[in-house]
Amino acid sequence: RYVGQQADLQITRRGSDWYYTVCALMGLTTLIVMGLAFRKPQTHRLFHYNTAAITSVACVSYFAMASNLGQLPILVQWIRPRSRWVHAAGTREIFYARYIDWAITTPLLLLELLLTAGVPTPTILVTIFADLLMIVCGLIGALTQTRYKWGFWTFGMAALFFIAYELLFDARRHANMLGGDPKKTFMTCGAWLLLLWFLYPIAWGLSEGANVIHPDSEAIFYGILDVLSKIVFAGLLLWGHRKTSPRALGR
Ligand code: RET
Repeated sequence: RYVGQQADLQITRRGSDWYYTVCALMGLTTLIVMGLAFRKPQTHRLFHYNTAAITSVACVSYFAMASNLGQLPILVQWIRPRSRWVHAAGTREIFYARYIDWAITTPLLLLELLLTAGVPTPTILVTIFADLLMIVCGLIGALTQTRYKWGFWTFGMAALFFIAYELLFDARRHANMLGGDPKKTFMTCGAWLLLLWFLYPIAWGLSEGANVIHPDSEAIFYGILDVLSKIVFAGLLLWGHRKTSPRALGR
């Protein structure tokens, strides 16, 4: 039965192997970044430490998901195995571990980007608050078994649009005032971040939301997004700041 496929709580070997792969990549990145940090004076390690915090949390979260932990069976009402919707009588595995990871790491990603732009502290705080609201909405929506889940998704989207507004208007204005390398780094990393962050609600809609794609495809979709928005983002950010002194950012 098709229903059985997505109702099956067992994760395939391939899904698990891929989660372990991302776990290893996150761990390796943490070690490399800490190695790079120790070659700098203590005052110049802000972005290194921030990055290592992000990738180490992701490493543990991917370890949990690869071991088939950090997930719960949630009842689904409809599935779409081929081209039409079928009433479902089963459960889908929902990886709540992602949201614990994101609740810690997405504020840190925004923090390093906003520190790069040199925005005032209240702007940092309000943006991070919107981010936490977004992640918690995603979690609650994912755990919701009825179509009310889309209500939470909508609130999460509103929060994401607020974050996008803050980056595109507020933070960009401050980065322009700083000029030089911080401005260039903000523009590159900010564009990269916004592009990727808008793909997450799409992945959510196909997986936790409408149950259109199999949990294996979900693993690949979110996994690639996480590698791009944590590891590649970190590379761009640390490279951009290779000549930045803390004083240039007012720290
Ligand atoms: C959810 C669902 C609710 C609506 C929106 C979402 C956005 C999530 C985002 C997650 C970003 C995660 C990152 C992880 C680290 O690598 C919660 C999926 C808007 C933007 C960057």
